[in-house]
Amino acid sequence: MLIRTRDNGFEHPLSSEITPPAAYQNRRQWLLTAAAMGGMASWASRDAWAQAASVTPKPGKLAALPGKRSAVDGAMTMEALTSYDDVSSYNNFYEFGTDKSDPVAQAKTLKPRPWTVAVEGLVNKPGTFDLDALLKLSPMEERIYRLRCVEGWSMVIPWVGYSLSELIKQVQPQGSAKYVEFVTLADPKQMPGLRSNVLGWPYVEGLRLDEAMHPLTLLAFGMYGEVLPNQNGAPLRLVVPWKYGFKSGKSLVKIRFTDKEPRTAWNVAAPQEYGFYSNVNPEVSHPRWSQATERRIGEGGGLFAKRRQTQMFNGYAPQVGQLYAGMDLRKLY
Ligand SMILES: Nc1nc2c(c(=O)[nH]1)N[C@H]1C(S)=C(S)[C@@H](COP(=O)(O)O)O[C@H]1N2
Ligand SMILES: [Mo]
Repeated sequence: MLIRTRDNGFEHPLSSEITPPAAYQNRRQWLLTAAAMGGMASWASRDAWAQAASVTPKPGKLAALPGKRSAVDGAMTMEALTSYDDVSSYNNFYEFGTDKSDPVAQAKTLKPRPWTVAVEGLVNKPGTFDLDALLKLSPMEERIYRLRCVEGWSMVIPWVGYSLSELIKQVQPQGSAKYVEFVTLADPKQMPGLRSNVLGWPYVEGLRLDEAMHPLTLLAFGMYGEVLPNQNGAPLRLVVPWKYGFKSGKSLVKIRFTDKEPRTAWNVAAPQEYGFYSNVNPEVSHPRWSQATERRIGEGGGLFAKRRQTQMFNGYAPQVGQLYAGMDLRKLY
């Protein structure tokens, strides 16, 4: 039985219940069709699904990382997923080059293990967390988020991780902590893109503490039921679904709690173009282009590419809108 849920209409199949990412999309489509035809789909029909989806399953490339279905409000969009191939080959990760195709080609040199994340600044319990400790810190959840790049493209991705708030609660921010700075790896031996000065390295990002504590702010370790491929930010990254993609720092090595708004890599590189908040906002244009519409990766390109209306806060306004009550989002972009 497909169970109706308040937010999403239907229950989602989980990545972990299917093996190959390539088959994931087809399974979802099949489920949605079955649901539309009278809600007959059930997990007993899993084999039927496998036959219905006439795909050649690709073997999983990376270690499995399953997650339970997230119960966080807004965490499971029912939009069609972007294919694993697109998600893992069309990337922004300037440490590996500025072309979309650079990270998949270059990020093989990134070593996602061993890995530690330092937590410092205005917290009662600072410390250095080993990746294995972080993987165990809280149960893994699957969440299906839209990710929208400031350049005007978007994807829908099944991430695996848990709310960043789980880690924040453990380190106990002090009353004076108002912001969180995220510092990502900058190792020239692993990252050829550091030879370019297109950005100041390391890549840094920041959130207000209440944004960082919001349950939708995800500390992601995987996608499509597997650990993250290097080009998507292995071994752990942020995913902040209501903000432009650049706020979601990849390959995090340090999290610092401060009382001042942190400087961020894009704001330093081009202050007139990128502000601190960078909430997805179709009404505030980037100085060089409109943010009103977006192209969903995988829906076809070229001149006749269909464009979608971009939604305020990337569609997460019901969950996060109140964080910005009373703020002028044209000035504080
Ligand atoms: N360390 C680091 N993190 C980063 C970036 C980067 O260049 N370096 N690019 C950002 C941008 S602009 C986007 S759109 C997303 C892209 O994530 P994806 O490649 O998983 O889609 O990562 C963000 N995180
Ligand atoms: Mo981006």
